[in-house]
Amino acid sequence: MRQHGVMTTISLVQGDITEQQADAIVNAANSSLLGGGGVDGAIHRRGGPEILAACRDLRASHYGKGLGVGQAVATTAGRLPARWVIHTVGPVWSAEEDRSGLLASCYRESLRVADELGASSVAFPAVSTGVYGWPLDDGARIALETVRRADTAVTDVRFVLFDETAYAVFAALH
Ligand code: AR6
Repeated sequence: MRQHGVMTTISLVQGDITEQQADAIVNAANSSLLGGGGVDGAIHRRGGPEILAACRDLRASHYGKGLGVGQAVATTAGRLPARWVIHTVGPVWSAEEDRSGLLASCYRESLRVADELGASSVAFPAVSTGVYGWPLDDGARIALETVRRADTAVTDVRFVLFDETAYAVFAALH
């Protein structure tokens, strides 16, 4: 067991998360774990069928009903440069209900899984800010605050923002 409380460096990158050289990259998945669009689609497309096979095994073993919102679980990264993909399920944005605790949980749980794996570098996308409709500035604030407060042995956390706008929003809060 490594000592937590180490310094975590948080950096921002503009680009495609599937190209990241990190121990683990995080997937903004859905509960089925069986793929979708956005980051999820890109990860499965570029990582190859090994990732989907591992996801199917997880569904058959521990996650018969799917992975819950705010939870995280790891698989192989297949052909991607990373060693592992950590799949997490963000909440769908709601104007009526405050689901920010669930979004924060995605980041915390992903780092907990990374610690279990012994990963020291982790790349995150802006979970829930695409198909799931979360406003980018609020999603960025939750992401940065949660990682800053996390008790983790991960030393390198990177937020990989797909476009210039997302990068600028994170940069303004960093
Ligand atoms: N690298 C980095 N960021 C990306 C990439 C990429 N290759 N592609 C998109 N983004 P989304 P969600 C950004 O929709 O909102 C899927 O169908 C994107 O611009 O991928 O959590 C799943 O199966 C946005 O800022 O994830 C679920 O059903 C952010 O990544 C659902 O979408 C997240 O967008 C999850 O929706």
